[in-house]
Amino acid sequence: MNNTTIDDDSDDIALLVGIQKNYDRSGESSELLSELQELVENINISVADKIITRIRYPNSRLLLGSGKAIEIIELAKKYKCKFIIFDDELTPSQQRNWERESGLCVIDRQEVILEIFARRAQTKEAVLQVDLAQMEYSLPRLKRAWTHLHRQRGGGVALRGSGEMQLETDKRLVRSRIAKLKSDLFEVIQHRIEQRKQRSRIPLPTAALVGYTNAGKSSLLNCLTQSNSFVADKLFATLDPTTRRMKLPSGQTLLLTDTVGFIRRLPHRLIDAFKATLEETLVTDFLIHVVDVSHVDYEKHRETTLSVLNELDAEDKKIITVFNKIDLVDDNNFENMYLENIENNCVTVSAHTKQGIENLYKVLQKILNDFTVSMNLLIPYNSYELLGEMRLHGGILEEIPCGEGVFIKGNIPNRLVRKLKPYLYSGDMTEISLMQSDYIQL
Ligand SMILES: Nc1nc2c(ncn2[C@@H]2O[C@H](COP(=O)(O)OP(=O)(O)OP(=O)(O)O)[C@@H](O)[C@H]2O)c(=O)[nH]1
Ligand SMILES: [Mg+2]
Repeated sequence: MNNTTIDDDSDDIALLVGIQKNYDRSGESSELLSELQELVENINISVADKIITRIRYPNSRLLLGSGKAIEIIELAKKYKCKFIIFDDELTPSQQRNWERESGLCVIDRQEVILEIFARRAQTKEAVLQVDLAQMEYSLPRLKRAWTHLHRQRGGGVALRGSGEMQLETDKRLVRSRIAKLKSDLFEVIQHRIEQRKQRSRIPLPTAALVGYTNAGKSSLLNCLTQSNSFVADKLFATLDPTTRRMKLPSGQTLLLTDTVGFIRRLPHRLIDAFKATLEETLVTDFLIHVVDVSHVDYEKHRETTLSVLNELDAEDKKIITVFNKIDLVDDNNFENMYLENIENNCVTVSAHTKQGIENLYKVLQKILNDFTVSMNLLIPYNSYELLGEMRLHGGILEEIPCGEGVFIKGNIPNRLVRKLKPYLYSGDMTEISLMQSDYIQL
C-alpha cells in the first residue's frame, strides 16, 4: 500500500468510534464522543456517524473483536469515509492492523488533538513543542500505511516506500530531528526563564487563568484588562501564555497570564510538551479557574482541569473558581444557587455582559490582601527608586511629601516588605501633617 497524505479537503468524512468499558459511567462515552466530534470538526473533517461499542476486555490486535471490526469497516465504506477515528488510544500495532484491514486512515483522539495544536501553534516555542510531540508520536508508527494528517509526516522528512531499509532510514531521520528539536527548545526555554526572572523583579502579585478549552479564559482576560487577546469559538484557540496587567477598583495591580486550555484525555506527551509553558502557571501566586457553566458537562470539565493541575503539582495553589457564561444559563437565580460562594472564592460571571464581575473584583481583592501588608512608611528622598517600585504596584493609598521624605500609607506586597522595613513610620498622622506644612512653607 502506498503512503497517502490527508490534506484539508471538504470531502474528508469520518466515522467516529467510542468504546464503552464495563467500568465506564453510563453516558460518559457518548459525551466523550460528542467532544471528539467537535475536535474533529475543528480540523475540517465532517462526521458521518458516531458509534459506541461495548467491550469486556481490550483485544490486543484491534482493540475490539474482529466481528465488530468488520461491521465498523463496512459502515465506514458505506458512508464513503476516509477516516475511522477512535476516541480511545490505539497502540501503534492496533493502528497498523486497522489500516491494513480497512484500507482507510485510522487515527485516535491523540492524533486529532496533536493536529489541532499543530495548526494553532504560533510562537517559536509552541511550534517546536508540538513538532516534538508529533515526532515522538509518529516514531513507533512509521510503518503505517497512511501518512500523518500533517502534510509531510515526519515534519519535512519525506517518507517514501515501506521497505525495511527505508524504514530504518526514516527512523534515523526522525530521531535526529527529535534531538535537534530538543536542543532548539532548550534554548527557547532558557530565554523564557530569563524573561520570567526579569518579570519577577516587578513586585506585582501574579495569577494565571486556567481551565477547560473554550471556557472563556481569553475573554475573561480581555474583560478584566481591556485588552484584545485572541478569542474564538475554537478548541485550543490559545497555545501561548499571554500576560497582561490588571487594575482593581482599589488601584491595586496584578499580572494575569492566559494559558492553554485542558481537555479530557489530553495526550500525555502534550502535557509533557507544554509543561514548560504550563510552568508559567505554576510560578504565579494563585490561579483563576474558569469554568463554562453553560456547558452540560461543566462538572466533568472542572474535574479534568483539577486533575491536570494535580499532575502538574499545582493543586496546592490558591484557586478562585469563576463560573463563566452565566448569560447563557436560563435560570436567572442561578448565580444565587450553590455555586456562588465568595467565602470559598467561587463566583459566577459573564465575560460578555460583565455580570458578576464586581464579585470577582471582591474575591481578587480579598486574595490580594493576603499578599500585602498594610504599612505606613517614610521614604527618604535619597531612596526615591523605592517609591517608583511602590507606584508600579499600585497599592499606595496616601502619598504625602514632607520635609524628610515622602510619607506613604499603603498595602505593600509581601515581597517588598523586608526591603521597606527600615523605613517603617511609627509616628501618627498629626506629625506628618505638621511636617508637610513645614515643607510647604519652605
Ligand atoms: N455567551 C458568552 N460567550 C462567551 C463568554 N465568554 C466567552 N465566550 C465565548 O466562548 C468562546 C471561547 O472563548 P475564549 O475566550 O476563546 O475561550 P478560551 O478558554 O480562551 O479557549 P481556548 O483558548 O481555546 O482554551 C468564544 O466564542 C467566546 O466569545 C460569556 O461570558 N458569554
Ligand atoms: Mg484562549
